[in-house]
Amino acid sequence: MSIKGVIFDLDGVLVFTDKLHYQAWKQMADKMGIYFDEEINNRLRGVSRMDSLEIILEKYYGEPLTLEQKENLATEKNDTYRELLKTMTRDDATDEVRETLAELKCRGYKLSLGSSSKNAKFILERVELLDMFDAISDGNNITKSKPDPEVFLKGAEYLGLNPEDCLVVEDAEAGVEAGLAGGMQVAAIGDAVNCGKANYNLSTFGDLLKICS
Ligand code: B16
Ligand code: MG
Repeated sequence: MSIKGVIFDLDGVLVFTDKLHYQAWKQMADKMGIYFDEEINNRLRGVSRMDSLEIILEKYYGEPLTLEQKENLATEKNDTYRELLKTMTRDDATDEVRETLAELKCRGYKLSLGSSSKNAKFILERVELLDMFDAISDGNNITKSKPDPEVFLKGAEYLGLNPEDCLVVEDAEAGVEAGLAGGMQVAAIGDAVNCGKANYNLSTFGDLLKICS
């Protein structure tokens, strides 16, 4: 099967912001007296902001919260998270990621982002990677979270490519499922390798150059 475009998940693939998500959610949870630890944080990988909040609220035993109160909690977390993101620099993306993206472009592949995050552009700007992408599909242009394929289908559409001509790169099982559901080829990296569902497994980001030769 031919590959003409590559669609990248952000968090866990290009950069690692899970520690910052953890710190921001932890601050909110502590204030609300909700138990929250790194194990629960792992369940938030690739999950949208409001769905993440619902997972955290599984340990909330107070009066039921209104939608407005929940939105306020999500906003409070995001404000803390955005402050933490400001500490990110070019060094938060590895040379391997930078050089692999550049080489893929040289080889003629179109590149898109496919991230659930509404902060994706801001993060790519911080690490100086935004210019590498021909298209950005992120949490701002979707209504359904992974494992729904919407974010990747939009990425393919923005690149002007058919889904079957795109390769998705993902670190979360829900993301691998989303890519496959969209009719794309999928390369798993990190934890997603363990699910055994992807077409390709990457032991390192640079392995992409073996698939996209
Ligand atoms: P935000 P990805 C995801 O990014 C993160 O993995 C997940 O932990 C986060 O809740 C989600 O983005 C939404 O992020 O609050 O910034 O909109 O892995 O899809 O690139
Ligand atoms: Mg991810």
